[in-house]
Amino acid sequence: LIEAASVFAESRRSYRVIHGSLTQLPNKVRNYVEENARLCKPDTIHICDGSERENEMLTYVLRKDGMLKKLHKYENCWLARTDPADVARVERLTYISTPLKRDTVPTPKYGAKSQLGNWMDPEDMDNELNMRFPDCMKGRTMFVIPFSMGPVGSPLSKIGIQLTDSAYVVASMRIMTRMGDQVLEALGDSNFIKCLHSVGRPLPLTAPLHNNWPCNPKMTIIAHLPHKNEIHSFGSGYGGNSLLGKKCLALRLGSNLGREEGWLAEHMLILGLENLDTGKKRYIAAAFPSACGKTNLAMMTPSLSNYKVTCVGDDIAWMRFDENGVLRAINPEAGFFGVAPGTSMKTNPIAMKTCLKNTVFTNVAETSDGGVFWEGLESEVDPNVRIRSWLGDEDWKKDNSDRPAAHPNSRFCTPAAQCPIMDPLWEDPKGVPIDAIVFGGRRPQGVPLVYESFNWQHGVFIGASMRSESTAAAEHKAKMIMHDPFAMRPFFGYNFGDYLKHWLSMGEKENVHLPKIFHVNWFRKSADNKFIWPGFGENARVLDWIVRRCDGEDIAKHTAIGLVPKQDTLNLAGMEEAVDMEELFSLPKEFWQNEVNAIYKYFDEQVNEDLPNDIMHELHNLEERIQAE
Ligand code: GTP
Ligand code: SPV
Ligand code: MN
Repeated sequence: LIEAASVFAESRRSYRVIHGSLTQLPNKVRNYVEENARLCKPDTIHICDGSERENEMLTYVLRKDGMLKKLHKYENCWLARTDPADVARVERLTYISTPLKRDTVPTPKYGAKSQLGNWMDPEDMDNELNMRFPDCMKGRTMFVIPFSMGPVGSPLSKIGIQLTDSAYVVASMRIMTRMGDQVLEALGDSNFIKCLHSVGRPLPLTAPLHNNWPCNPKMTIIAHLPHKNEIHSFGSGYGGNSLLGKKCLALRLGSNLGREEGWLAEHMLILGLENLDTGKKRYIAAAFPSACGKTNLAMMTPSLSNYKVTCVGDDIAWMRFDENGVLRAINPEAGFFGVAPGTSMKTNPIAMKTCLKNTVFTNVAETSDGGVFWEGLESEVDPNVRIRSWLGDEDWKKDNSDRPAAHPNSRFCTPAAQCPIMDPLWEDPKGVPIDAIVFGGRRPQGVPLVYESFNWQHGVFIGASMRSESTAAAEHKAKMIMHDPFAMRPFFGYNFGDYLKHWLSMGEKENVHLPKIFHVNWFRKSADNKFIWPGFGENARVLDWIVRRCDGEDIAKHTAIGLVPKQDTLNLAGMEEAVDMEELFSLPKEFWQNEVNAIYKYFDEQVNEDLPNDIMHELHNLEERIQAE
C-alpha cells in the first residue's frame, strides 16, 4: 500500500529529477527540496554533485542560452553580461526579518530612517514572499547546491543548501564555496542553512530579456530570517544578491550565529606577512568597505624586499578565540569575487595571474582576440585589438565614449586555490592566529595614512566611527562620505548596538591575547586631487610598521586620534617618488572637530539608545583631546 501511495505521489509530481536522486539526500534536505519544488514548480530538478562533468554540462547550457561566452584567449574562462539593471547589491531591498524590530536595527531618533539595516515584520515578510515564490520557477530547472562555508568538516564551518533556478549561480557557487557530494556526506541528518533563490522569471517569458539575463528588478527582495536560519532571495542574479553563501550567510546570518556562539563574522581580508630576515610570520585581518582595497591588500606584492605576503582570504573572516586565548580566523570562502577595474599587472599582478583560467567574468569588456579588458588595463592590452564594452558598444574607444568599457562594479570570480600566493594554512580547519586588526576606508581628506588605537575599547570605537567615500559595489551614487562602521553597514545581521557590545565583550575576556587595532587610509588626496600615497605594493611599508608595533617596538607617538609613526620610523627606503609625509600625517584641527560632530550626530540619530556607554565615552575623550591640541 505504501509503495502504491508513493507511486501515486510520484505520478502527481509536476517535476522530473534530471540529475542525482531525491532518495540519496538526507531526509531534512529532501524535505526542504520537495517543499520548495511544490512552491516554485520547476520543470526539472538537478541535484549538484560538484563534478567536472556537471560543470561542463552547465557551461554548455549557459552558452546555449546566451548567458556565457567563452573567452578563447584563456583556459576555461567565461564572460557574462547582465541586464544593465542588475549590476550590484541592492541595499534598499535587503531585509532582515525578526519578530522584534529592535533585534535587527537600533531605533533612530527623530523618526529618521535607519541606515543600519532594513527590518520587516515576519508576517509582512510572509506576504512579500508569498507574492513572489509560488510558481516562480515554471519552465526552469531548480538546482540543489549543497555547500560548505569553510573547509568541509571543520568545526568552524557552516553548511547551507541553496536552491536556485540560475545555472550562472551554480557555476559561481562552485568557485566561491566547497560544493557537492562531500558536503552532503559531512552534513548527514544535521540542520543546515536554508537558502532559496530565484531570478523571478518563469517561462514562458511575458517580456523580453536584456542580454539574455533573467532577472526581475521590480520584484527584487533579499530576505534574511535569522530566527529560522533562512534566506530568500528573489529577482536578482548578481553576486552578493544571489551567491547566498557570501554576504547573506557568511555575514548577515553569520554575525547572528557568531553572537550566539561567541565568535565574530566580519567583512575582512586575512593575510600572512612573513619577515624574510627574521623568519617571523604574523597574520593580519583588515576591514575596508566594498571596493576599498581588501582584495588588493590580501594579494599584495610588497615593495619591501624583506617581506612576503600570503593570502588567506580577501573578503570575509570568521574569527574566534581558541582554548589558548589566541584569536583564530578562517576564510569561509573558496574563491574570490573581485572588482575587475583597477586590477592590472602593475597594481595587482597576483590577481591577474590568478584570474586568467577557470574564471567567470561579469560585466567586463571583451577584446577582439577573445580576452578581457577594463579600466586600468590600457597599457597592458594589445593596441591592435578592438574592444567591445560591457554594454555591447563595438569598437569602444576611450576618446569617443563617455561610458566606461567595463562596469565599475564588474567582477572576476576565480578559485582561491589557484592563487600563487595562497597561505599554506589557508584551509587549516583551526584557522590562523591574528595579531592585528586593521580598519580603513576611502578618506580623501584629514585622515592620516596609519594610526593605532590606544587599547581594545578605543579600537572598537575606531571601527564604530569608520566613514568612507561610497563606491559602485552597491546602488549608491558615488562620491559621498558615508558612515560604514566596521565596513559592515550593509551586512549587519542584528542590532549594531548589540554588535558593539559583542565586540567590547571580547576585550573583557580573561587570558586572551587581544590583537592590536589600527586604522589606515590609502586614499588621502592633495589639493590638486591626486592620491598622496602611491598605495598597492607600497602599503607594505605600513604593514611593516604595524607588525613592528605588534613586536612592541618604540616607534609610535601619541596624538589626539591615536598613535602614529614617530619621525622616520615608517620605512621609506627605495621609494620611487617622494611623498609629502607632512601632508599625509597632518591632523587639521577643524577637520577633526567636524569629524567628531558628524560621529556625534550619527551615533545620536542612528544608534540612539543602543549605543554602549563605553563608545560614547571614547567619543567624548576624542573630542577633549582634539580640543586640547
Ligand atoms: P569588495 O570586493 O567590493 O569587498 O572590494 P575590495 O575591498 O576587495 O576592493 P578591491 O581590492 O577590489 O579594490 C577596489 C578598488 O580600489 C580597485 O579599483 C583598486 O584598484 C583600488 N585600490 C585598491 N588598493 C588601492 C590603493 O592602495 N591605492 C589606491 N589608490 N587604490 C587602491
Ligand atoms: C562587496 O560588495 O563587498 C562584495 C561584492 O564583495 S558582493 O559579493 O556583490 O557583495
Ligand atoms: Mn566585499
